[in-house]
Amino acid sequence: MQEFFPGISKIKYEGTDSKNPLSFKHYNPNQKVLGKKMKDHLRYAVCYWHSFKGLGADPFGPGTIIREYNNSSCPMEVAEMTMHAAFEFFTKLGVEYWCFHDRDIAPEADTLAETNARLDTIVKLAKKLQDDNGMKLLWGTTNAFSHRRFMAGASTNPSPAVFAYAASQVKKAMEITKELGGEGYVFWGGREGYETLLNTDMKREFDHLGQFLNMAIDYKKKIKFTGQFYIEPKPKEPTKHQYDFDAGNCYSFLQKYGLANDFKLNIEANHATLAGHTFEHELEFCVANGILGSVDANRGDLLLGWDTDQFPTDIYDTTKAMYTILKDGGFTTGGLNFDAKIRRQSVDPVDLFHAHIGAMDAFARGLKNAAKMLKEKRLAKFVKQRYSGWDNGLGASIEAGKEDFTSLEAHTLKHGEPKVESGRQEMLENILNEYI
Ligand code: XUL
Ligand code: CO
Repeated sequence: MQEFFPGISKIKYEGTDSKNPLSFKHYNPNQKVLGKKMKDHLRYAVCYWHSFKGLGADPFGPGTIIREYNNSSCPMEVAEMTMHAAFEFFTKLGVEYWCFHDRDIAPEADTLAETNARLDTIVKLAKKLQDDNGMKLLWGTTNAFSHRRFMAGASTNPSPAVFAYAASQVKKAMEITKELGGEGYVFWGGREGYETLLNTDMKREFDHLGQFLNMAIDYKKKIKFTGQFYIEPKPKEPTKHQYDFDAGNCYSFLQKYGLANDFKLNIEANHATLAGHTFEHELEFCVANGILGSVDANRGDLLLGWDTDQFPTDIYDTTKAMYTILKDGGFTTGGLNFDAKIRRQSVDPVDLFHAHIGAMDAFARGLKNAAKMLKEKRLAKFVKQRYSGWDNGLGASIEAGKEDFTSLEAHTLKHGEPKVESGRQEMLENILNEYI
């Protein structure tokens, strides 16, 4: 088989003294942290769309990145070469998981039936390559946002025929995800939103989205697919108003439409910041509500207002994220999927390695920092103390439902002005810095 990343051998852990850019300085897959191997905490996944199908195109110009596996005029030959290139990359990098959209792995043909036949061919190859290389599928998903039929949405499209097309596509994507042993399935509402209310029946669109996801649950049961369903919030882009705005919005949507027991969330760092939140805010909200599922690990740019999907390198971000994830007990079905793309000037195959190595080391450092923070409990102790008034006396009585406005008024009249206490933010920030 042709090598698509020639001259690059398996990336090894060499420790912090190494000056070899093609080595891990912190990610040591079998090293134990809090009694569990790093690789099992982090569950890294490479995403197919950015890493193998994204070639550096932006609104001002086509792709800049030329890859050997695209060197054919036959679309299925390209699909097969790309799959081989992807598995060569996964194994050289040393990740155990990957993620894909249906249309990433096989291009659409003229009819749905032909498109599905193409998927079957490519899934057979993917299954063989997974088995040969000990690779697993973190999650699969559907691209129901690129084709022009979906320009006004998929399940929220004004046309029932488009709703039906989207359902057929998700049906097939769930089947192939199951076939490949996928541990999850993601619903990102690509164009589920709107540009102007002048042409939009918002209530109907929300109802249709809820109905669509309930149909997906029914089909999941029918085919006995046991992977976890996730919704991935994003506030804007491509539509001006996306219906799955942020974690809070998704959670109330799931509850209203009776979906809360069947879905968790896939939190993407750059989507959190687009929503005006921090990455760790979105994760913490999920933990507080028992709905943290998986993570699309990337970062945005403070100075740009769109989804730049850069590889994560900020140790504060990775530390705070891993702190929240570990507090929640860690991933079960989910993992860290690098939904990130190299910059369009990073045209060499080796750049894809540098990007992933840096991101994997950044999260490995985050994991080690967070584990130490958890073990030493300095931050947790402060928080516990700050809320200790609720552990007995008046606080415990309120939490137990034994008080009402009249009794609380009597308490206040008797005890007078409450004592104010410092939030100690600066001290806590200094403590956090000790771990970075
Ligand atoms: C888009 C995005 C998607 C989803 C999968 O911003 O993040 O790639 O992760 O459809
Ligand atoms: Co994503």
